[in-house]
Amino acid sequence: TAEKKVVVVFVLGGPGSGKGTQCANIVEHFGFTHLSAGDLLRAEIKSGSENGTMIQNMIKEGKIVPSEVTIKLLQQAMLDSGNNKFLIDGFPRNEENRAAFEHVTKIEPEFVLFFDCSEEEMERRLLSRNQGRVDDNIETIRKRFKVFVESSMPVIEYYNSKGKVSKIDAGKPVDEVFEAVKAIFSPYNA
Ligand code: UP5
Ligand code: MG
Repeated sequence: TAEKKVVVVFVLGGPGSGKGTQCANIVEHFGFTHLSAGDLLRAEIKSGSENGTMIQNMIKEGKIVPSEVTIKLLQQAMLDSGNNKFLIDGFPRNEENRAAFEHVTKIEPEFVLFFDCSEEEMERRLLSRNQGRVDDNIETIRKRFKVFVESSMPVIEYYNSKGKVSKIDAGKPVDEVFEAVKAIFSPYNA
C-alpha cells in the first residue's frame, strides 16, 4: 500500500500566545500529533544528553538552538508517533530553521497557523503561568519577544507571501480562540 501523505502544520506565534494550549485542543478534535519543539528540547535537557547544558543556556537567554539539534528531535518524534498528521509548535523560529527543515525532510507545511497576540497580554500570561520554566522571568521574556520580532516574524512573513498563513486573534479567551481554530481545521476532520 502507498504511504500516506505527511501533513505538517506549523503553529507559530509569540511566547505565551497560546500555541501549546490550542494544540492540545486540536489533537483532541482532529487527530493530529502535537510536537512542541520547546517541549522536545526541555525533555532533551532532562534526559541528561550531551547537548543538555547548551540547550538549557540558550533557553535561559531566549536564543534559538541550532537547527540540527531541533530537527533531529522533531524527525525522531515524527517517526515514533506512527501518525502522518503533525502540529509542529514553535518551529521554525528563524529563516535558517525553515530552510534546514525543508532541505533535510523535504516537507513543506500544509499551512501555518499564526497566533497573533499583543506583547502586553503575552507578558501577563507568562508571568502568571507558574510552571517553573527557566525562561518565564521578565528579563528572559523581553529577550524572547525581541527574538520573536526580529527572527521569527520574518518566517511568518515568508509563508504569508506564499498565501499559507491563517492568522488568528489569540488575545481572546481560550474557547473563543478555539472556535476560530476549529473553522480552519474542519477540512482535516479525523
Ligand atoms: N493561556 C493560553 N491561552 C490563553 C488565552 N486565550 N487566554 C488567557 N490565557 C491563556 O500559554 C501560555 C499561558 O497562557 C498558559 O498559562 C496558558 O494557560 C495561558 P501556552 O499555551 O503555553 O502558550 P505558548 O504559545 O505555547 O507559550 P510558550 O511559552 O510555550 O511559547 P514559546 O514560544 O516562548 O516557548 P517554546 O517552548 O516554544 O520555546 C522556548 C524556548 O526554547 C525558546 O525561547 C528557545 O530558546 C527554545 N527553542 C528553540 O531554540 N528552537 C525551537 O525550535 C523551539 C524552542
Ligand atoms: Mg508552548
